[in-house]
Amino acid sequence: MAMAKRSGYAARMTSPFAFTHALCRAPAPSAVNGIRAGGGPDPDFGALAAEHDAYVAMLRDLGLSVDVLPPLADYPDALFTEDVALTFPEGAILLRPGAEARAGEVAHIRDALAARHPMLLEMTVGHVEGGDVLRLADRVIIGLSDRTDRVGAVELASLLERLGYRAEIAATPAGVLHFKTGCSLIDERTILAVPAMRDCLAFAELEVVLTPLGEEGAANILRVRDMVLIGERWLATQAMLAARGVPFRTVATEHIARIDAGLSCMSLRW
Ligand code: CIR
Repeated sequence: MAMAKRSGYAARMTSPFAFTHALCRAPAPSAVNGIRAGGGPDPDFGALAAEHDAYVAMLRDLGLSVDVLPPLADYPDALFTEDVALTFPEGAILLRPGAEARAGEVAHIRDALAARHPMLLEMTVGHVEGGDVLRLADRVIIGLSDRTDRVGAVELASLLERLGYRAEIAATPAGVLHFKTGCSLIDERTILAVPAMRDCLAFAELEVVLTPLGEEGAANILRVRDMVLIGERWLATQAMLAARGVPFRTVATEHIARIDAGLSCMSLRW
C-alpha cells in the first residue's frame, strides 16, 4: 500500500472508491418521522422503502457484498448508517452523533461492526456524524457542523491516525446539514460542491465543479468503484457529468430527501 510522507507522519494513500462491502439498515415505518430541518411534504413510507431497496440493489449490482440490518422502530433515522461509524479496510470507528435522537443508534450497530472489523475503535468525547467525514485518496476531511464539534473532530483525527489516515478539520457552511450534504468526490482529484463551499480551503488541491443553479441537492453523489450514483431528478448535474465523460447511474431519492438525506448516508462502505 502506498504511503505519503507528510509532516513526519506516513499517511495512507488508497482509492476512496474501491469498496467491496457495504452495511445498510432497512428503514422502519417510523422513518417518516426522521429529523428534518424544513417543512415540505412528508415522505411516504412505501416509496421511501422502495428507494432504499433500489439503492441496496444498485450497490449489489456494482459488485458490493451488502448486508442489511433489521429496522429499528425507536430510531427513525437509523437507516442512515453512514452517520454512526466510519469503516475502512483496516478497521472501523464508532462515532458519537451530534443529534441527541440519534446517539442510541451506535449501540445497535456495534456488534455488526465488531463481527466485520477486528479493529474496532470508538470515540469517547464530543460529537461527529459520518455525514461530516469525507474520505479523499490522501486524507480525510472532518467538517465541523451543527452535528460535529471540534472536540469530537480532534479525537476522531487521532483515531484515524491509528488506522493510518491523516485527517484535516474544515468548516461546513451554515444551513448545510452535513459537510457531504454539500460536496462529494467525482474522482480522486475532482469534487462536486455547492457554491457555498467553492472556497473551502481543504479543496485547494482539487478541481471544484459547482452544482448548477437550483441543483444544490445533487451534491451528495456517491462514487462506488468506477461508477457515480446520482439522484434521478438532478438533470442539469447529470448533463454536466455526461459532458465530462463521467459514468453515472441514477437512483430515486425523492422520499429519502424529504428527511434531509442523500445517497452516501444510506450505507457504510469499505
Ligand atoms: C438526520 O437529520 O440525521 C437525518 N434525517 C438525515 C441524515 C442524513 N445523513 C447524511 O447525509 N449522512
